[in-house]
Amino acid sequence: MIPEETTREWQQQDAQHHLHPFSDSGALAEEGSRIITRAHGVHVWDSEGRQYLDAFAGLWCVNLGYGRQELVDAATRQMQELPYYNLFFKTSNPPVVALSKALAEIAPPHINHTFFTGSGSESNDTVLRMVRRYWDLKGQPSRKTIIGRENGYHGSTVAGASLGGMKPMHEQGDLPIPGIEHICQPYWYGEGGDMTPAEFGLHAAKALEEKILEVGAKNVAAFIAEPIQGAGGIIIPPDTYWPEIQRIVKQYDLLLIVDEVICGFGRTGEWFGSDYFGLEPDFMPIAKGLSSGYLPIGGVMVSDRVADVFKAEGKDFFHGFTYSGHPVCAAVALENLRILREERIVEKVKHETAPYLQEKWQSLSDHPLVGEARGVGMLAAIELVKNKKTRTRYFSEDSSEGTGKVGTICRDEALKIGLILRATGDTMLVSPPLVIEKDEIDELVRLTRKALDATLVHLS
Ligand code: PXG
Repeated sequence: MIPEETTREWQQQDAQHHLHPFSDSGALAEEGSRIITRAHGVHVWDSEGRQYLDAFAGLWCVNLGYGRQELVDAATRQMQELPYYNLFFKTSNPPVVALSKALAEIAPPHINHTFFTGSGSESNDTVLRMVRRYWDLKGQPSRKTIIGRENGYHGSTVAGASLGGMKPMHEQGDLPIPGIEHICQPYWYGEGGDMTPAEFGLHAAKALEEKILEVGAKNVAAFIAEPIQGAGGIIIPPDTYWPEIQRIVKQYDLLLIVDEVICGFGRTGEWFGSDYFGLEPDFMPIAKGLSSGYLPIGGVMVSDRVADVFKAEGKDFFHGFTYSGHPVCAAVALENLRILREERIVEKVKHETAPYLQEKWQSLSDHPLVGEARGVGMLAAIELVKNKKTRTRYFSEDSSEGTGKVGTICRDEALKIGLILRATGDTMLVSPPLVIEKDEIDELVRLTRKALDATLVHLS
């Protein structure tokens, strides 16, 4: 039992000395942060002893759930053997070699190389540099522009935030940097208007072709997208979207960057989101589920088409991080992949637990607040609306409350009853650990309905 004074001390010190990511640090200092002290399976506990079902797997990352001793042991062994060495100056280390091979085994067949980083953001910074270097080496240096999407998320560093299409991020710090363009997102529920999902999917994909023609095909280097937008609100493109994007990318000879930071490592019920949609990426940025979040590690998986050009360069590629392929992180990622494979967790998600989650999740559709319930694999979302027919929100974007108010109420109500949900605007998101069992899914859906009921009380 942690004494009450300790929690207060932690909160005070946190308020005095810690600036939180994506937070209003002033308001948080007043309110006091929630101190999470331990976790097991799909649950976490705060310093006041409250238990929460973590329907968000930390931050879309704890795919194996909490408390896997094998991952702890892998880290301990590696720390004793070789806690650190770099990959520069013609060196490598055994865990990174084994991890590179294991990744090539699970990736689509044309992807056989990985460049390691420490996070998803670093992976997307790496992609930007690799894409431009690739076209230089191919003798087409004018191909510099990368096209991303509004409301896409590719990280928080300068390149990551620029490639992403989050307006509030762009407004802070003069982003995007030059050479990055954005097109509309395939968000049928929010932006599809009177079109059918199929029509809207094609319409949203055609925006890529229009942008290529506007910028000039000889100036466009690549297109970047998440298979399913995560932070943007679990936006699942209509079936017509990805085939048309793939056609356009091929026709104009662009490089395709499929950001697998969330969708990778089983989240969709396939190893990668690219497998789920049948995509042929040239680059797959990865992070999060690569180590189930136990240690920070990311990477860029690279197609043979690109790797061959880099290998034939005959010159150094001046890019890399102190912690590229950190041996302890690599050892934990390798053990994480071993468990995912040996326990056939991705297969279990695909055939058993994800269909169960999706079926139960759909049952929320009848709730008066729910305009749409959707999901794929271990990703699921609900849209909170006032009018299901017109898809109108409770508060418009320009009202004093703004969209997002209802989502925030719902998230706070969920916390009160021991459930961690993520709100993006008025869209509620879940992305639980892949190891969640059926009875825990029942609990997740039961608590979500309870949080919705409590939200409705606030609004009436
Ligand atoms: N790409 C995608 C698709 C992501 O979701 C990143 C890149 C960046 O990864 P790092 O490791 O640099 O954070 C992400 C990260 C949220 C939230 O609130 C989502 C992310 C990060 C922080 C918050 O949904 N995704």
